[in-house]
Amino acid sequence: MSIHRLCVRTGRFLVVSLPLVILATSPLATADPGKQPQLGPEAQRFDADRDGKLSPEEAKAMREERAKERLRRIDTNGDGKISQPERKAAADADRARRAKEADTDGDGVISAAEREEARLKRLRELNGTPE
Ligand SMILES: [Ca+2]
Ligand SMILES: [Ca+2]
Repeated sequence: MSIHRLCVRTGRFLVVSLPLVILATSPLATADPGKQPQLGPEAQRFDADRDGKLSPEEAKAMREERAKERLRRIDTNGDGKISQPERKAAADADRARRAKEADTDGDGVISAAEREEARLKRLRELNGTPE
């Protein structure tokens, strides 16, 4: 295996596993251990049986819909494929949007507190819990 492939695989592993590790150890996971967190508005759309939880099938439907939405958003020429320029434009737009959202006081600088709040907000979004 080449170094490049190893780095790509390690990066994918970290992208997938790190939020789970952070969630497991965050105040979000330990705040009220006896109570299930409520589903966020987006996750509620996929709670087909309205039991307040996402079954594996419901979670799969949500992931698939998110992937389709992402493809539609990124595939700006609508050819069903994501080219390198489309990928770069989407990454740049995501970065700019996250920076703008994180800068809550609008001073053009993201403070340590704003960075931490943005990180927690992102974890809540990944977890499907409300704000
Ligand atoms: Ca459900
Ligand atoms: Ca395309």
